[in-house]
Amino acid sequence: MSKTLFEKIIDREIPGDIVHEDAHCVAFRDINPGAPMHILLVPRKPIPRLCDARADDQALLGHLMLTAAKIAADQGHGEAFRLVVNNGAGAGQSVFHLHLHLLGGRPLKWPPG
Ligand code: DGP
Repeated sequence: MSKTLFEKIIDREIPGDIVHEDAHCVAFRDINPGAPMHILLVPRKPIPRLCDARADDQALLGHLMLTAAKIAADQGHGEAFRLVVNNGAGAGQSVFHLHLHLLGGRPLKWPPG
């Protein structure tokens, strides 16, 4: 199966502004930022959508959440940030490799568009 765009960034086949990596995930800046901090947190495991995750991905999903909060703090936005997961094309997902959008650095309105 061909690699996802995000696997190519993880594998350094295409450039990415990586801000964090560990054994389970890689985080890099979004190419089209919607906020001063807009980071994509991507598991190394290429789960296409959140709804494709399985029970044995539970620890990985928890790791992503905890890591997002740590990255937000490292970036100076630990007290005010937003995590977004677009699940499926109808929700705006365009890259089918699960990712958390980590946004911050400006006032964030609710509900999002
Ligand atoms: P989503 O729409 O939820 O699937 O988000 C995909 C995000 O990926 C979108 O905000 C733009 C970002 N993106 C697309 N192509 C690239 C790329 O080549 N590099 C980086 N850093 N981000 C990308």
